[in-house]
Amino acid sequence: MTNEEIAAELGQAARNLEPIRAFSARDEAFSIETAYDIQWLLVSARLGDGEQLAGVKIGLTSLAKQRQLGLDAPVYGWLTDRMLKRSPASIRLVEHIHPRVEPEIGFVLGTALDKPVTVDEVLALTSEVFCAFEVVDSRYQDFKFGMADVVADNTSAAAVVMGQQVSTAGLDLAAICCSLKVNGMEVASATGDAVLGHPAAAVGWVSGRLALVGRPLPAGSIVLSGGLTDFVPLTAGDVVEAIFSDLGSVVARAL
Ligand code: 0L1
Ligand code: MG
Repeated sequence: MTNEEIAAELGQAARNLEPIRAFSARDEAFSIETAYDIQWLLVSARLGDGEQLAGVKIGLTSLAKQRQLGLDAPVYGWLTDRMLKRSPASIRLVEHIHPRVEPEIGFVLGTALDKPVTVDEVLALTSEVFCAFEVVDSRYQDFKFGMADVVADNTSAAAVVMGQQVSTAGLDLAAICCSLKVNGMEVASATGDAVLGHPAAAVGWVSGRLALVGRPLPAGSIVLSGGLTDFVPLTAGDVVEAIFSDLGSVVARAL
């Protein structure tokens, strides 16, 4: 299959809400580099339909998730304006295949991210941060895929529920605590250092990747730094809340 055919099949799976078999499971394997080319084709098609780039997400930032997929590095995908929602948000299950949410810390860039930067530089160029749910919804059956498959599928990005944006002044993002509740019961908790030791380290990682492919992020873009806990699958009627120290909370209701 050509890159264009793979991107078209993934785009159709997302539009029709019909999950497909992973390409690696049907002898159509491709390299990670090719997967990022396919990902860009998929995102370009969305931009061609009138969506605007809003930023990037970084995924598989915990060692546990990387091991599950046999990986040793994070991945990134693109976010568009149509994916963004404000908390409290409703997630309509009929608009997704098998959505899951994970709590994350998001960054708003005060200046462009156009070169590889260190953690300190990330913090200096960040205007605000926010707590968020990333909604992931793999276009592959049963979330079964290899690393290149998931990269081509824009790393399962589906939506983002954004909490209040707050200043970074005085915040220690690595120490921020997150309590994840489903219908009022805590199901997981974590601190910011679950994301590569510091959420800004994930932003530093993606700055190097974006510089390599020549796709800088303009000021005002958002960067989701990666999940703090495991995913929670959404079932109709669920109210999922993530309460963060210093960042407030974010709420998603599954309809
Ligand atoms: O960490 C993430 O944002 C998930 C990336 C894709 C893996 C998945 O869909 O489970
Ligand atoms: Mg994520």
